[in-house]
Amino acid sequence: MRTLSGAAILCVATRVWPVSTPTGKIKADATSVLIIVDVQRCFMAGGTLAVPHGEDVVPVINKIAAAFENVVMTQDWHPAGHVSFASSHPGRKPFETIKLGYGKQVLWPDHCVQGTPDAALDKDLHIPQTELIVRKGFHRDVDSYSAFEEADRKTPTGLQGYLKERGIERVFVSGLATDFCVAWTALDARKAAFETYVIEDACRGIDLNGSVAAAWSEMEKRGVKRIQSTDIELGSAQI
Ligand code: VGL
Ligand code: ZN
Repeated sequence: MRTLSGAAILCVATRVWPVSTPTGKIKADATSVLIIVDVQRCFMAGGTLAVPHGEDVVPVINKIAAAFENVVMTQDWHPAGHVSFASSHPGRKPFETIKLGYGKQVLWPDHCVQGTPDAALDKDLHIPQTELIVRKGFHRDVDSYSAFEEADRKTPTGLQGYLKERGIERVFVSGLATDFCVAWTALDARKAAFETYVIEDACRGIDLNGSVAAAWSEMEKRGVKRIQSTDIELGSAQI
């Protein structure tokens, strides 16, 4: 009985803000990681799959990154002729959906092709403490929106193992695009039992037929916390 009630109290205690400060803000600690999803030239103005206002996330992410000792980035990294490209399916156009062996796939313009300037990380990101860059979508026949698991829902990227081995418990997600790679990454982080936050103003969406609203409702249903960059304590590292 005592053990049971003790466990219940512990459980309640870990369900409030991870480490909140006297100002009520969230403080990133050594068990927190900031994941910066696909902040690449291809998703910005002039890129091959420009997300509306995609470039606006860069100053927000640069600012909050100062509060994190652990930062991981992802990079969409497709071979030429990738299965997610409309150009790989004669007669199909970008933004149509097709059925593949692993399920539904949105077809995209050719984007983030390995080694091209379009696939480079945005040059205005200044986050020197970044400890890992996870490339994804490099298998020609499988897409990967999530930083954790490819679209076949079988092939891991290795990120979960990395974060668990490093003792990470909380994941803060930022970047592009809210309704695809950010949402899938956040949902998989929950599935892997990380406390998961998405920093809304550090993300921008593509929005195909209401996909941004649908992504938020799914994330909230699964226990992902929706926060703003101003909810994070920047402390003395503030710029
Ligand atoms: C993404 C579509 C295709 C993303 C990547 O980063 O959200 N979206 N590839
Ligand atoms: Zn892609």
